[in-house]
Amino acid sequence: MTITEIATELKTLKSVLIFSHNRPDGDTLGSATALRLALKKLGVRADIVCFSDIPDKLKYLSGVEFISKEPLKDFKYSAYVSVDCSTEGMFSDLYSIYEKSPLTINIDHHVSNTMYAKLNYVENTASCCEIIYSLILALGVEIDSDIADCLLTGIVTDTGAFCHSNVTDNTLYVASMLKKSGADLHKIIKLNFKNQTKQRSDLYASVISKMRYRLDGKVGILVITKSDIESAGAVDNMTEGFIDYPLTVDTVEVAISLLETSKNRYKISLRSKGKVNVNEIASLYGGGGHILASGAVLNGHLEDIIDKLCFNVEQRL
Ligand SMILES: [Mn+2]
Repeated sequence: MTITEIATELKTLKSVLIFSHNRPDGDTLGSATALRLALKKLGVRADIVCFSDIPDKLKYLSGVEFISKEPLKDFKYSAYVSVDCSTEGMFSDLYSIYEKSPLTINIDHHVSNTMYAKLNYVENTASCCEIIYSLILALGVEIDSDIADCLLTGIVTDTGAFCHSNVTDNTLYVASMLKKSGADLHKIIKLNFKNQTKQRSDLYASVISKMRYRLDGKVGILVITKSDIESAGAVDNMTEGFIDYPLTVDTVEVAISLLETSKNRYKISLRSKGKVNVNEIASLYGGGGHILASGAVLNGHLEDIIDKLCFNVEQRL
């Protein structure tokens, strides 16, 4: 499938339901809101669903207020389109609805994408929004400042404000074109990276103060328990970005964060400076992502999980 073929297909449709992934980030929501605005300009009805709550800091995205948690009961959409969703699991309970559509379109940038849809477009870009940018151009829709803000949000958030190694010349080119179309880069960076609540700051301080090291400092580990979150008066979607901290330590090759989601169940995030392919490690546990950034969900005792993951890292160092 080429992006032009996806665009041609979308133009024939009357209505589209766009799926963002659970625990949504700037990329999945930026992709969904930008695509919705573009399709509306073509007269295609477009709605968005997302299993989880929308983080407050992303509520500036145009149209985000129309996102619902489940599809309208008695409306038949021509197609379902997922953005930034690498696996069936990223839909949470919404996958059983998604898979029932006669036409499903999967647009994503994760190398681990399982190609679960009828039409799949997966390209290894820094953000899904980079792909949606090309798709909107292929649709022949002019990018206005609202669409530009949505797309630049995904690029800025998935690249850590252009700091991660996933940034390519195309990432910067697209960002530059979006700025030209009216995107407010300063606002996007400020709202996503320099505007945390006191609760998040308190949680960050307590989690970082308990950072552990393994394998002679080559692995940096953050554990975020339910009680850490409660004591800070925080909520678990505030932990986004914590994982970047251990990688700022010079000896650390791999960062691991473990977020307790329920008793003996942890959401694991993995980041690598390059020596270790953490997508391989996440895949061992039914997760996935990118070579340098991936995640999985693991059940078991905290210390056992840490031992296992450190063993997996050690084998690859
Ligand atoms: Mn993404």
